[in-house]
Parts: sequence; structure tokens; C-alpha cells
Amino acid sequence: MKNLRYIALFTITLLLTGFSTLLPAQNYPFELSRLPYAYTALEPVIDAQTMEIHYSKHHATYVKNLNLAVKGTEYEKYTLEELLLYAGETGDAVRNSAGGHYNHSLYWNTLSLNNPFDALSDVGKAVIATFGSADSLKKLLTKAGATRFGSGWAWLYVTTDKKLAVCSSPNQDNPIMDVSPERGIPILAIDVWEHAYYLKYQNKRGDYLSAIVNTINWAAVNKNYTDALANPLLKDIEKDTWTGLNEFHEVMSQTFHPSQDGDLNPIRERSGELLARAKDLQSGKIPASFNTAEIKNSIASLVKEAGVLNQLVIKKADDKTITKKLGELHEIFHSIK
Ligand code: MN3
Repeated sequence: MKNLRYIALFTITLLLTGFSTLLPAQNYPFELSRLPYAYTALEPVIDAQTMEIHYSKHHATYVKNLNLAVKGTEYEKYTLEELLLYAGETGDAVRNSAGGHYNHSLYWNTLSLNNPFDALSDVGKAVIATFGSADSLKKLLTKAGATRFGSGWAWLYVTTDKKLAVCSSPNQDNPIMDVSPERGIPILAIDVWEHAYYLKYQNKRGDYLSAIVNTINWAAVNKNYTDALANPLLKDIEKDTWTGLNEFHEVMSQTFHPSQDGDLNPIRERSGELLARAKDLQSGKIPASFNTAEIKNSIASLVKEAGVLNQLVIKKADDKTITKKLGELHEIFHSIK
């Protein structure tokens, strides 16, 4: 009996580990994540032929193109999550392929015929507290998928203030990306590209959605939920949505970097603007995780030193003095950033 219990525990551990390895916390070169079940596993909701083409052709191509796009660039050092976080600067090839790889991995992970909604699980409780019931959430997901024009995805995701929310995104975008209007970590993915359903459902996306929202692996979604709450990426996304900091950063980088190359014109022209952005940062909303006495003190010194720098510029101080003060300001900024 005792042995049987160990075997059962071991199997459960293997299953749980299996879920976590599906989500690719990966670096270049990226690899196609293992499909956690047979192509027939989701029949009759998703037919085996659709599964096979979707996984072995579509998903595999995203992985191949991602490696081609990243190869030989600075992005070889980025994790998959970082590539998503900076999608606005990595270019369309990386953005589409990194999204395609991440999104499909999550999609395979969150589908099952045999793991129904559990109201007593962590995510179950959060779903009921947020949406009232699992059915209300399914309606929202169905609507998000049905109203997404063209190709894209519907998501259940954890927001930066650790709440649950539903949204959709175009193409291979997702809420981790800086280009997304809704930000957070997705924990449930629904592919609404035609290749996900056309062989069986043809043009009837609504029929596919009604079936797929009842084919969710809620055990996996529960694990994704608790993982997302503990993932430092959530704080990175939160910082990325700190508008005041981003706006200060923009002027800082456009004045500081030229000054390092001996060009003081940008800071001599924009020291007043830099001071104004520092004041905006001080009076604006600070995201919850960053709202500490230490950060507030740093922002206060940023305002003070930006004022000193502005006075130096007004009094036409020499290049060396301006460069030194701007360097100090840059140091303070990086203690926050
Ligand atoms: Mn797809």
C-alpha cells in the first residue's frame, strides 16, 4: 500500500512537472516544445489532422523563423519572455515568431478533455470572485475570440495588479508585449486563427469557440495562474507600464547618450524639458510594487538635480560641468530604472 502511495505521488509530480516544462522559459536556439498528448487526444473537439498540421507545421515554422530572425543579433541573449516584453523594438520578424512560439506552447498546455473547472482551486476561486462564475468567463472568452477581426488570440491573463482579466490580440501578439494595450501574463490561450479550426468548423468560428471553452485544462491553468503571480516578469511589465518613468527615460536617453559622444546640444536645448518630466514623474502615479520610500527619495533627488542642471544650462556653464551633472542625474535615474 505504502509503495502504491509513493507511485501515485511520483506520477502526480511527473504530471505537474510536465505542465511546467511546456511553457518555454527558453533562450536561443529555441526548440519546439513537446506536444503533451497525441494528435487524437482532443477529438471530437479538435480533429487529429488539424492538430498535426497546427503543431508540426505552423508552430514548428514559428520556432524555425524565430531562430532565423534572432541569429547573429543582440537578441540571441534574450529569453523568450524578454523578446516578447521588448516586441516594440525587436522588429516584426522577431515579434511575430516569438509570439507564435509562446502562444502556441501555451495553447497546447491549456487544452484537455479531462480537466474540468474546479471552483475550489486557486484560479477557480479567482474566476468566481472576478467574473461571478466559470460560465460568465466562458462567455467573455467566446466574445473576445468572436469579435477579434482577422487572425489573433483570446486570453485569460493576470494583470500587473494581480487580477484576472480577458482580452484579445491581433496576429501573434500577446499581453506580455510592450505593444499590447492590455498588459499582463496570459494563463489561458485560445487560438482564433482559421488554421486552428477550419478543417472541422470551416467559417463557423463561433462553433469552434463554444466547443473550445469547454475543452480547457483547468489543472494547467491553475498552475499557470500561481506561476504567473510569482513570476518576476509581472513586475517587469508593471515597470514597463510606468508612463512617467518611460517619458523621463526618453528625454534622458536622447540627451545623455549624445553627451557621452561630446555632443552637448541636446541637453542644452532640453534641460527644461528634462526637469519638467522629472516633476511629472514625481507627481504622477507610481505602480504599487515601486511605491516605496527609497524610490520616492530617488525621484526627489532626480527633481532636485534636474533643477540644478537646468540652472547650469541657463547660466551657460562649460561642457565639462554640464556633462558631469548629467552623468550624476543618469546614475540616479538608473537607481530607479
Ligand atoms: Mn495557430
